[in-house]
Amino acid sequence: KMKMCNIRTGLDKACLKEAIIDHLFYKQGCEPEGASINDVYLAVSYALRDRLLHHGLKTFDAVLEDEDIRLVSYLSAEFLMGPQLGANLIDLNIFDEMRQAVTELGFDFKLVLEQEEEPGLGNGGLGRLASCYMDSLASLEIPAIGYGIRYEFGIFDQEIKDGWQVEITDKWLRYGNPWEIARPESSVNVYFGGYTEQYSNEIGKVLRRWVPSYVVKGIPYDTSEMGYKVASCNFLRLWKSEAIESFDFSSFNHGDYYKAVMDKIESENISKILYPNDELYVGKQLRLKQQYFFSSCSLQDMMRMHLENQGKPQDFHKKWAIQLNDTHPAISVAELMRILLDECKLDWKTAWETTQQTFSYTNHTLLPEALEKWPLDLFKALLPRLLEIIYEINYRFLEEVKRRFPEDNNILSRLSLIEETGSSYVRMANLACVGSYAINGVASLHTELLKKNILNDWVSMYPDKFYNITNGITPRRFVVLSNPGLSKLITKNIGDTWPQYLNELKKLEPFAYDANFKEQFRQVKIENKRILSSVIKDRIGIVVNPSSMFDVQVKRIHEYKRQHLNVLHILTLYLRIKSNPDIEIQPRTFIFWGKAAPGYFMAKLLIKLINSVGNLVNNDFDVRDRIKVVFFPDFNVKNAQLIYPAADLSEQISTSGKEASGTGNMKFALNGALTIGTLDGANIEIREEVGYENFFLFGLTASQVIEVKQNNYDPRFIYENNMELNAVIKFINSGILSNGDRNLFKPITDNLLYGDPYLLLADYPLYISCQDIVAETWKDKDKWNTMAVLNVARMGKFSSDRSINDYCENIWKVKPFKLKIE
Ligand code: 26V
Repeated sequence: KMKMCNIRTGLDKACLKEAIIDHLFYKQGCEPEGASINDVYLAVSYALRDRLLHHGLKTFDAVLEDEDIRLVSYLSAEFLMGPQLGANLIDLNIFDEMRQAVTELGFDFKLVLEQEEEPGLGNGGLGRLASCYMDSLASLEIPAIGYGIRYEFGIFDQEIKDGWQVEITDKWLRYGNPWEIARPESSVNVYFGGYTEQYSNEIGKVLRRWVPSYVVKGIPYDTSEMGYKVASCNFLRLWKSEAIESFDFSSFNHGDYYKAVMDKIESENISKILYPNDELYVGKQLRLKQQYFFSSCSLQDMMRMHLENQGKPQDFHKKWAIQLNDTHPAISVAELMRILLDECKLDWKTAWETTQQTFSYTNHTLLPEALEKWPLDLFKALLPRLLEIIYEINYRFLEEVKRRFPEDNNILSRLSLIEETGSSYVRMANLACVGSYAINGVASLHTELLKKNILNDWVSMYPDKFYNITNGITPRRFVVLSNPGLSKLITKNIGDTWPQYLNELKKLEPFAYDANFKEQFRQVKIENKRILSSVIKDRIGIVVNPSSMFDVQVKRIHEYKRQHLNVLHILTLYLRIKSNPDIEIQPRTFIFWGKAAPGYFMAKLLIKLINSVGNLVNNDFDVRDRIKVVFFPDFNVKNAQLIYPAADLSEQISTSGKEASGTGNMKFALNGALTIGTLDGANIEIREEVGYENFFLFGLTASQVIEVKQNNYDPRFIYENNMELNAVIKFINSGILSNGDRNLFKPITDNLLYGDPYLLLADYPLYISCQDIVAETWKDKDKWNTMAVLNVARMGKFSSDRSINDYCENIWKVKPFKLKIE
């Protein structure tokens, strides 16, 4: 029977089929019979994008019409979005309809999903958090725009050759990106270089202005961000840099064609590549250009919308709440001042009041090496007017500090926006702090430590600016989409509203003691482990046993995250087996997954170590497959979605006081893995929620870490006195792992024996005995499953919806804007 069907907005199967065929023909230029899998992927995505646009355009029409709405603007140098197709289908609640539509058209839906090249526009935690927050903002119907950079090359793809990491360029745009829409008519210009000068305006007032030496164009690309089962849809606006059209004219006129082309290339370089080091600041000029580029583009864009809606410049903060995702966009504080002063002609006081009511700043790390400070010369050459403004902010601010602390010269130099110990720098965290009305850490320990240490002076100055907002993750992507088995089981028992109200998972608690439920829970887990096992087999050829304990550590490779502590445990077990092959060992599969910054020597050596251990253990006859070590290449969101649902044990073993929050820890626990972890970051809060008895705790506390370090910590003493540890360290340098090369891993063992900055050896005995308890618990599968179910049931707090609600209520002071679409 014929049914009328809106080919752009219809959500039932028949409409979706028509829409796909239509896009195949008119966008991909093919009939279904001749379509490649990529053609189908694109057609399906375009069909879906039509539906998102329908929501998105209506949302912003309604929002912009309403004068009283304050929009959230999330400024982030990174958005680690992950594949879009599946997530959007979940949000629109048409996953099954689309699967049927695609299948009935004769295509393999799984292959279509897998065809998507994921946008890897982030390094790790910080970038993924931004995307979880975009999802929650939309789902909670908070009008918001995410602003960032449309990197042509995202985080590198990782391959492993001979055990070493090899970086491959991420050409994610190669086959087209169906989700984005370019909006060249909304382009803006961004200026660089040159000098500043004094001038008199028409009434004789003396002012300053910027005479830049070059200009770059920013072109926005929008991607819809649909809310879950709601009508409203936000978007992410990412900027691509290009040369302005008339740019090459002067060079052309002088006949310098070569320079003209080079200038064009230079402009385009700004958004070319994502810097792949997280947690390590490197003072590269191009990185500062990126930061200013996207900050300026975004602020100009917001100001344009504000003025177009008859807003006054001094009311900018009433229209926009801008969140600074770490200090990467902190230059925005000075840029908004420049716009308000130089372009809108406001006086300083008004401009500064507006600015200070606009921004809030989230800190994401306690590691001193991640703190951004730009060499003054570099800054001045690139952004002379902004430096001038920063000087003025600083002058006025330090006057205020002097009034508050007249006796204290040290606090003055510590709070200054300019560091002047030796060479001079602009301190971005200080700029962010002075320009923001709110400052927050990302887990309660992190916030405490911030207030106690690196931002302590700021607490003296502005005690009321500080907040804690513990991170969260979106249950839509990390359970509904990636763990359909668990999702169905939950829904069957407690209804289907838990993805929106994650605290409803509490209703699962009684099922933790229900044999029937636990059996189904176990089956879901084993099925997820089978799926992962077959992927491991396909991609790296290692056969693993799905009924072994999957002991997983996935995150960036970093010394403070202590992947090598995990390795020490594996080798401890290995040596136990070697000295007694018949020893009782609970079968375990150790899975590692993570990228190392390309310039981070120790991290790359750690990858080599893990692979060497894997080679040895996996092929040792005595081991008899009881332990397996897998290093899975290329950790990204797509792969991550496979792994969290399949984990039994989640390794969260950073040195206490180093991991700001962690968010992987939440993804694991929410999918029913138990955690072995230190009292660090959000682990502390996870343990509070799931119950102490359902969490494997070990290790020094953050304050013990400080204490040990102050008391002449001597790792060699532990090494000399712990026999198992002693044997393991000697074994690493025995040459057995390294074709006889006794020096290959010496940088790692030397680092541990002579210094051990992350206190691996201090925590080693505690870690090993905790792991022994883990193994003991694993023997009792029934108990283990009870603990796992309780973990799931009690993870409600860690929905990013809760985090976003906290931001809305305490920081942004914004409310949902409920949109109705027929
Ligand atoms: C710093 C830099 C320095 C310049 C080069 C590029 C770059 C990229 C990122 C960073 C800082 C990264 C900080 C970060 O990712 N922190 C993580 O944030 C997560 C979300 O709040 C949190 O869960 C992790 O614990 C924290 O390490």
